[in-house]
Amino acid sequence: MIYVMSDIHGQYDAFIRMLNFINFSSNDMLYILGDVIDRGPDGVPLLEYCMQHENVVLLIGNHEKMMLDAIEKQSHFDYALWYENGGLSTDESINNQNKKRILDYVHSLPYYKEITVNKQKYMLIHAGLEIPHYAKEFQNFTVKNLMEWNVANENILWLRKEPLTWQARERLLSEYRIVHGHTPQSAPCYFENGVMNIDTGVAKLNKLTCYNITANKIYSLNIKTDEFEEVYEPYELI
Ligand SMILES: [Mn+2]
Repeated sequence: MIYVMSDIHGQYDAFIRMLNFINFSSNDMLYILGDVIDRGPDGVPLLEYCMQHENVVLLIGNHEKMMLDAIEKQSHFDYALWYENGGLSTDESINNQNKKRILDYVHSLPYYKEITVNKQKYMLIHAGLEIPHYAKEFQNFTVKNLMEWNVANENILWLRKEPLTWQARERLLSEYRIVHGHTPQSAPCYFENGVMNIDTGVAKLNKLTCYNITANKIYSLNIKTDEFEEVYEPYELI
């Protein structure tokens, strides 16, 4: 089975509870779409878990990028930005023993992953995608160009208002379904024009969600009641 989770934000116990619920094993694959750190207490244990499991692929999110910028640039601005976004709990768990290993690992993280499940292609990203305004003939803009442009300007980590501009949607969605996180939502997860947001706001809305792509099933854990509130097959909104 191939699973996707996103925005776990330091909730290691909830993460393990989810893995147990889905019977996650070494035969399965898990893609995490960034932001395992900050806000909650156990960001570093989550990074360690990802490092230690070959079948867990972590994408970089804007929180991991804020961590890198703060620690490596040592500027007041970067630390302020990180701490305002819940970075303190992560920073307190980083020490001289684990620092280099963690930073090297975060530097190695991909910005996106293309996968194929049941013959359907999926593009996995943290936040959003845009197409350059000057690319009038966007039909000729390759998917690789589109992805690299969005990595270079960090849209892929930060874009929030509209996770995909309509041009990017049009360019990508003839081939791909897109799964992203970053923007917490209380609504159920579904594909809307081929795009699914799986961030259900574990830090603020108390809900951690996992999408089983292979079986097309969603699992949502309420971390306050410790109960699985929702298990359903997401539908397609057009
Ligand atoms: Mn994010």
